[in-house]
Amino acid sequence: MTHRFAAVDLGASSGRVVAGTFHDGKLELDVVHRFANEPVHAGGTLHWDILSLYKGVLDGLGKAGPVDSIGIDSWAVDYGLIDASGALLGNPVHYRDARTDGIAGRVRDLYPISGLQRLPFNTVYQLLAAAGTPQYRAAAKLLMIPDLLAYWLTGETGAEYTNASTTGLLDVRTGNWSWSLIEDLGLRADLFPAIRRPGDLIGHFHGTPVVAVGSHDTASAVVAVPADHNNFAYVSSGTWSLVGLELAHPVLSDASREANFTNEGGVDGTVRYLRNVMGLWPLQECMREWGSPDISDLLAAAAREPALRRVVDLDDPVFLPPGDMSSRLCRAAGMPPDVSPATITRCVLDSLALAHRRAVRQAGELAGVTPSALHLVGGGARNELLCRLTADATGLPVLAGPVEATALGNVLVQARAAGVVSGGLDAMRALVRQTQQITRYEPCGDDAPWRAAAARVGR
Ligand code: LFR
Repeated sequence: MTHRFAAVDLGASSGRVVAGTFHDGKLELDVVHRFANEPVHAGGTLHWDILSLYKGVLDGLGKAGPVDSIGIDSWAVDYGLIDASGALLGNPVHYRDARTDGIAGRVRDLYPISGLQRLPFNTVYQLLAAAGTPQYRAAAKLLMIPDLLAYWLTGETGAEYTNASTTGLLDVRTGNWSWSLIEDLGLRADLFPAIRRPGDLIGHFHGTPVVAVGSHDTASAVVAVPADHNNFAYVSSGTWSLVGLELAHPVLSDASREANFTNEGGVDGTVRYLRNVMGLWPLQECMREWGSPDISDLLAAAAREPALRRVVDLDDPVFLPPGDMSSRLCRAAGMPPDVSPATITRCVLDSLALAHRRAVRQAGELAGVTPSALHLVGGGARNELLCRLTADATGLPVLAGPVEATALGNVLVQARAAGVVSGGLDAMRALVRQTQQITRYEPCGDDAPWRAAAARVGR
């Protein structure tokens, strides 16, 4: 018996529709459609081009053909507002837009309630920036990006739990909206739809079930970490690096808050205890500036550059907004602005490995866990230099892959809801190990240069 599921996975730079086919105990993934995600500056605001994304979704579902069900995931925190007739009120605003500048600093500490790291763009701060605008006043419901797309496919509203956990408005202890916090902040309680859980049926699209998955892309990626024990750390590596641990309970200590670690909701009630590291974003932005050169050539040239010559603190929010990235990097690294793309690329990758080291160590210390391996999943798993540097920097073996972890996690949760896969995260991960290619990188064992580099960036 063959079963086929369509995973819609939207990332910050591209979207894809992936078909996952189960046949004879095997699972095959096939990217049936890939499309660009190009944000648009209009009227002084950076927007997502949501209709173009939705068109990509529809085209992809058309190409996927008949499937047992459809699941949708995307990046977190962003939302659309719909009015009482269901019409979208304006294009969703991009989390890298400047509208939230300075807002987080004016809001009291929400960590004891939400357990969420303070990122300037958390939904709660975006809403405080939007509150009082005509759009906000006219809104009937707030829908997170995957929930908005699911609404257009099915006509049903709701808020999937893993993604709702990134809003800053969920109570980390109950897994439900914190109504007291929403009221306290003066936000409109009637905007927030009922929470749904991964595996819940959302509705139908032309007769095909649309099923809730870990609709926060990072939650889906963590499902597909091919770990065979509990003692692992992970990096979900793409535009961002999400670096941390899977825990049974949140860590809400002062030290954890100060280190800006987050307790996001995972599939099956797990806690994604992690920190956002700037990821491959600075390199993606430089590549855009350089006219998209061949990435393999660039990485090969970067691998020949001297190691750890220049490093920057990639956790510095100065690297958050788009545009003008190479000059910001050169300034921070003390390099002349005319250094080669290979030199800048090496600086970013050394710095990223250094930031991985810091986050893995801190996560372990704060949660009282000593990980014995680091799983690096997502697009970054293709980047051999990054994987090798991360192994050397963390002193842990890096198990790289799967590259399409997010789509895979999305497919697996649908397959379980359909009864094609049974069991918990362990069973889903066993299937990933059996079917996906994983590459192991051993650490070189020499920590001294990394320790010295960490001291140079003051961390
Ligand atoms: C990764 C991700 C991160 C989130 C960031 C912004 O794609 O979802 O987990 O912090 O994007 O939404």
